[in-house]
Amino acid sequence: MQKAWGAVSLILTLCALIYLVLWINLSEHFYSKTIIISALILSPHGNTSLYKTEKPFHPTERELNITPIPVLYKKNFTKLPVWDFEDVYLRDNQPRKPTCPKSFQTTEDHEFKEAVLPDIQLWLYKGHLNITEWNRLAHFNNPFGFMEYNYNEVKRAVDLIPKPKSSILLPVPEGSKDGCIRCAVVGCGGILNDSKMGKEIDSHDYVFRVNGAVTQGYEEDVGNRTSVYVHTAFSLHSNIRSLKKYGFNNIPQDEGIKYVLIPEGMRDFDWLQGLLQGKVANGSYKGVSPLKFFNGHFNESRFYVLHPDFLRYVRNRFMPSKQLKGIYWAMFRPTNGAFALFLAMHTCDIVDAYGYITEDHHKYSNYYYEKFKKTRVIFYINHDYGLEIKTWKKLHDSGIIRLFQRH
Ligand SMILES: *[C@@H]1O[C@H](CO)[C@@H](O)[C@H](O)[C@H]1NC(C)=O
Ligand SMILES: *[C@@H]1O[C@H](CO)[C@@H](O)[C@H](O)[C@H]1NC(C)=O
Ligand SMILES: *[C@@H]1O[C@H](CO)[C@@H](O)[C@H](O)[C@H]1NC(C)=O
Ligand SMILES: *[C@@H]1O[C@H](CO)[C@@H](O)[C@H](O)[C@H]1NC(C)=O
Ligand SMILES: *[C@@H]1O[C@H](CO)[C@@H](O)[C@H](O)[C@H]1NC(C)=O
Ligand SMILES: *[C@@H]1O[C@H](CO)[C@@H](O)[C@H](O)[C@H]1NC(C)=O
Ligand SMILES: CC(=O)N[C@H]1CO[C@H](CO)[C@@H](O)[C@@H]1O
Repeated sequence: MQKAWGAVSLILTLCALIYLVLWINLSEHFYSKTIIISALILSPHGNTSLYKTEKPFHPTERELNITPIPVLYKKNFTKLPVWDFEDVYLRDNQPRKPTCPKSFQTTEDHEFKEAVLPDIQLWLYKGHLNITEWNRLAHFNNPFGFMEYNYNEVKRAVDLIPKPKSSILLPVPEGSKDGCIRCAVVGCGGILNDSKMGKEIDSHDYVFRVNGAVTQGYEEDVGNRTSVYVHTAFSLHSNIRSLKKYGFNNIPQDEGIKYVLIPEGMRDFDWLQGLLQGKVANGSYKGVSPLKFFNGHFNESRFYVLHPDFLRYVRNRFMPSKQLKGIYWAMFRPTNGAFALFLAMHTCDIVDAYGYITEDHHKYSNYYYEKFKKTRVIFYINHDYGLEIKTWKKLHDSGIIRLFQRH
């Protein structure tokens, strides 16, 4: 009996060995495999390892046999699917600690205070995507997650994004008396035409701009400084072409400027791969060299990509459009300007918003640079302008931001 068992266990061990050797050869992660092998191959007599391992044993996901979940499709849902982890977000373990007596964290507004997560993870970067994390985020449509996307394609791009030195986007200005960070966030709304707000905007510690942030020729109304430029691959690429006639020849390129990408879809991950490796290999921008749009002002140490959890947090907690309950649920997302404004609220203490949509928008052109042609605001189905109007007004009325309005 003893002998028979010995023979069986010898055969089994040999089989396992052959299997493992094949596995190692086929594996891209040789090192982690050697660890599991040393931990797995145990004889009945105790520890007999092929390899000695000094490191404590932490099984990786592949070793635990976790694989990406089957793809979920938007069209299989007739309204926004709400998962029990819908409202769970990645947190930053080193969040900004405001030194200003007034900040959105000190608001009296209870509803807002309850919604805010001061330590929400703002940035996406290398190492953030593993299969466990993917399997959570693959439940949410873009830009709030990775539904319908391919793990390897997204991961390849995310793993190129440099980890920011600090999660703090903007330091308290040197010589600040009160420890406060004052920011102007400038949208492109026609309300800024003939507003003469340029000086006031530029007097802030930092100026955020978004999309077609043309300043040359409009300085009196919108200022000329840009500290943070928020964009998507599409907004950058298309505005450079379509807004040339308004003087938008370059994206903002101030010294020390920070560039923030909203990854709204797969084309942004393709774009990212091109930006960080030279040329876009796939998708709508195949062959494009994104770096050329930055004219030498791109620096990885000043480049940030927003985390899908931050974008979903903004939608779920501050802008839950009624559209999410209907068949077109997957089309809705807040505007780039909305994301930029919430980013400013999470990275500054005092936020003044200019060029954001107001109730009386019909009095102005669509964009401030359309000085001579009054175009009606086009309401695209992917945005909920009514909701944005209400949201900015509400934030203004409760003193959380100051919204530029004209009467
Ligand atoms: C097995 O290895 C571990 C870690 O090296 C050691 O602590 C333990 O005493 C070993 N057990 C036997 C039976 O040798
Ligand atoms: C996967 O990534 C998340 C987010 O970065 C992290 O919290 C988690 O510990 C990682 N899981 C594994 C098994 O590495
Ligand atoms: C903005 O305008 C001011 C005043 O005209 C000028 O001093 C400054 O250099 C300009 N800044 C930029 C970034 O163009
Ligand atoms: C481009 O897309 C194809 C097909 O989806 C994929 O096999 C390939 O890995 C992608 N290449 C890159 C660089 O993402
Ligand atoms: C990027 O910025 C860092 C930090 O400011 C600086 O040390 C580095 O030289 C810059 N790199 C390039 C290529 O300009
Ligand atoms: C922009 O302001 C100027 C000066 O007040 C005005 O003449 C022009 O009609 C305005 N443009 C639009 C499109 O409202
Ligand atoms: C359950 C269900 O309806 N599944 C469908 C989801 O969408 C994919 C792609 O269109 C279909 O192949 C599935 O049959």
